[in-house]
Amino acid sequence: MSLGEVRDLAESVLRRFGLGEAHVQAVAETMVAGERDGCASHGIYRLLVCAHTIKTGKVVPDAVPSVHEPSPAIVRIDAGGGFAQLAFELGRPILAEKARRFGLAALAINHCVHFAALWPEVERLAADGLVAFACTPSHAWVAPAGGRLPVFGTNPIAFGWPRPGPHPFVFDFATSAVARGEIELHRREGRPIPLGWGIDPDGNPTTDAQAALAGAMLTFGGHKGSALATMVELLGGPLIGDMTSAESIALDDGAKASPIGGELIIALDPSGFLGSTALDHIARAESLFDQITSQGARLPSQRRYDARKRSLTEGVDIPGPLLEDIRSLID
Ligand code: NDP
Ligand code: PYC
Repeated sequence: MSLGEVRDLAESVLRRFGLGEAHVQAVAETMVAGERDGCASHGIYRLLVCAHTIKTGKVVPDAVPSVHEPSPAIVRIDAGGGFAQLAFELGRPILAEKARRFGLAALAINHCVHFAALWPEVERLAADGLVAFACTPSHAWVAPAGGRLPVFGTNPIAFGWPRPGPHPFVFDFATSAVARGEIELHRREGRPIPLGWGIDPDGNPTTDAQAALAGAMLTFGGHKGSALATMVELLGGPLIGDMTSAESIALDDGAKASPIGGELIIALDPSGFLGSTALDHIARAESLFDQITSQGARLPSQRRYDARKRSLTEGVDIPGPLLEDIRSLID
């Protein structure tokens, strides 16, 4: 499919399910970006998740996000129970302006339904010359290292760093071994998952995607991922007055809708630290990147940027069964 066709399909489904037009645009944008960049777990597969979430009544389809400024360097967007994408669009320019004014600033998105990847957000801020960090809790699906009962969400952490040239340095990953969406895709396609992604309901290591979804997912890097997942719970939960992943899944009450809660985004302006020498120091970072790539290692997001280049000219492959399931939503 061409990216235009992917976008038309996404918009049609979202409209059919009664999402307000501003949300249709903001949500379709991130799904198309996911397909374009080869991030299938957060591409148009999410239309199935999104449609289900709307049907459960757990998201406010026409929510109007509102802006609050609790202190000079902090902007809070109350998403009003709507999807997070529109709230971010509203908050981003305010965050960027504050970061430029104060050297650093934070955006708290509250009361949102969140199913999106975070790299579009940090990439956009980094493209504007800011250093960016974002994180959000989700639903309690992930056991802490040494335990077997879900406590954490899949809790992604994303970071963006501005670079000369078209593409910032960006990484964005779950603090679980993998995003839940990736395990869902394995389940849909009947593929086994690698050991280390999850445990079954009895606490045994499993390669069965369905068993891991029913049991608990595992953090990446053992106790280190567990501590980072805890940090995300704290920053995206109590710090900004929003829900932990355990609270989100309790509120979900078995509906299996997308997570409800908050997101914290921090932006830092290099000029705030360095004044007129900022560009010189940002340029020094390039030698660090060179030391990584010159030995054959790749930078995070390089695969994504390569996929983007291809998709823009060649379009994208969508698995037939997924396309059928999505089209059946509007037939
Ligand atoms: P991965 O485990 O695939 O890790 C992704 C990151 O690692 C990307 O930045 C990727 O770059 C980079 N990377 C992967 N392999 C390499 C390598 N060999 N060398 C260097 N860098 C590498 O992703 P996850 O499954 O953990 O997460 C996928 C997405 O799910 C994220 O975008 C995240 O935001 C989203 N998510 C959202 C949640 C939510 O609540 N909203 C919850 C959990 C996850 P590249 O893309 O170029 O491969
Ligand atoms: O894939 O883990 C995930 C996820 C949770 C919320 C959005 N994506």
